[in-house]
Amino acid sequence: MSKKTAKKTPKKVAKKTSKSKIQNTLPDIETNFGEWFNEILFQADIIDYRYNLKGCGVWKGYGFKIRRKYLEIMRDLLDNTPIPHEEMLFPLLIPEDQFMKEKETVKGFESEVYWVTHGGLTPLDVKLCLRPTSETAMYPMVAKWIRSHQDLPLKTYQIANMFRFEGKNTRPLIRVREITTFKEAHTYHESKEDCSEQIREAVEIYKDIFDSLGVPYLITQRPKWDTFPGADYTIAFDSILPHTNKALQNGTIHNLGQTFSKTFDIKFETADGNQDYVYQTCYGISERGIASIVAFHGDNFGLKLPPTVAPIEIVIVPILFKNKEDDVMKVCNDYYKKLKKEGFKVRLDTRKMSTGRKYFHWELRGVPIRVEIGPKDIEKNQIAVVRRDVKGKNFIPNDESIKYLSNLLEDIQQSLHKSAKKRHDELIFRTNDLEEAIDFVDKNKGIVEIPFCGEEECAESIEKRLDGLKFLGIPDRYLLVLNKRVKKEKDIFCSHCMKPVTQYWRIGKSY
Ligand code: 5CA
Repeated sequence: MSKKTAKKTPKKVAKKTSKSKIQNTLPDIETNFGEWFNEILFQADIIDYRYNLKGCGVWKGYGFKIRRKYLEIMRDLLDNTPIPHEEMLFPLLIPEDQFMKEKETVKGFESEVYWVTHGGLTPLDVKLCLRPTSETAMYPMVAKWIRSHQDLPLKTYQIANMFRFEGKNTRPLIRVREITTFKEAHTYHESKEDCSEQIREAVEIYKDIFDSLGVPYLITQRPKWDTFPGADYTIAFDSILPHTNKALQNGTIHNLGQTFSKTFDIKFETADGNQDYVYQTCYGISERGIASIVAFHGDNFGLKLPPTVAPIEIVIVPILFKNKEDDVMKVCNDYYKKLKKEGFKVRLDTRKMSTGRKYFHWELRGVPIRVEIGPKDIEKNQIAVVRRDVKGKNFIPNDESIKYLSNLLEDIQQSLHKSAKKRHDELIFRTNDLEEAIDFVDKNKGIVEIPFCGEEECAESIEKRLDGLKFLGIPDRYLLVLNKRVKKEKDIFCSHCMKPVTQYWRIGKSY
């Protein structure tokens, strides 16, 4: 967010909301998604980027709680694979010589590394890098732990902050310089086949993570020129964000083969008594997952949180009338306690402000369900239920309400996912006509699949045709490779060199 916008915002809100008429100060999501995105993060108390360092922000209370739920989902999945992933925590600082050991990593990251050069006033003998990713921090230690095939597989992960001196424009949650929510898994195996099996497990874990956030994705094998430094191949989870229709790389899974184990000497004794280098994978995701929740489910009134990550699932707003306040507050309090006891994440809004302002406040923050209780509802022994994702109010008899609310949360979860997926599916287009493909991308309509030969020079020639156009890679390649089910298309020709080819590739604009 620009400092100018950020500083202006609170004043604007305060001024407008101090009048009885409540005004929405969010920019229009359809025509001005970038500003809408910055503003909603700020206004909904998710993250404040007015910190005096580009690309670094402060997680505020509400955002921190969403982030905590996001991490819970991740931890739960990683901790519960048949052979669990062990959570660990490695140092943030990596000595220069250790970082420089892996040539590909150096090439891939040298322009993005922050260096610590002094300890107090004393120049350091060996510069220290702030980890941009942790292969070079982890692998010398793992080399000390693994001795025999009985130590394998070893599956590990850490959740920590990484530093990348991003040259391109930074963007809240999407391209930050301090990545605060970086989950990196690193696994070690006896054979190439075990490694492939791990890639399959990683893909399933990521599917589960994004499915439970209601975030749609495409799985794409990156071109070899866009593979993670040192990896044999990279599989990406891309989500085409609504409104801009640009792809956001939400996570990557890398098959590292033996590149790093050879550099860092991670050897083991095989079952037949020989020595071999371990086979490795690593896979990472970041706060971009939270950016996707915001982008996919938001609207002009604010966030719509899927119940899986909502810090508050239900807010109760008392409808107060003169001389009935005490009765209403008592019923609301009792109902609050009842919901809490049933295990709902519930909040009773007792603040002294108009009900309209309360509605506005919780709508902006995307609370999935609002329950209203007023004197009429008490008389009729009912509650009024309003869901955030679709319009309308329902009156539910009190004694049926627990079951109703619990089903409703499930329904909201499903329907947010379904509508995001439906819109996402409409943004993918396949054509054999390159002109049509370029026009589609140029008009920001989404991602296109075109027949392609896989050569970097051909890709460059096509990329030159349109500013921002990028080759994302081969659709669902991981499945094809792993299951040896490569689907060979017939009678198609590379969109540039016209050689006969058997596969389509994805192209589009990306974040
Ligand atoms: N070591 C591997 C995986 S463990 C790795 O670093 N892969 S990565 O470079 O592709 O990063 C993993 C994921 O982090 C990316 O797919 C992307 O979703 C996210 N990410 C990368 N850079 C940033 C950034 N500057 N801000 C926010 N998220 C980022």
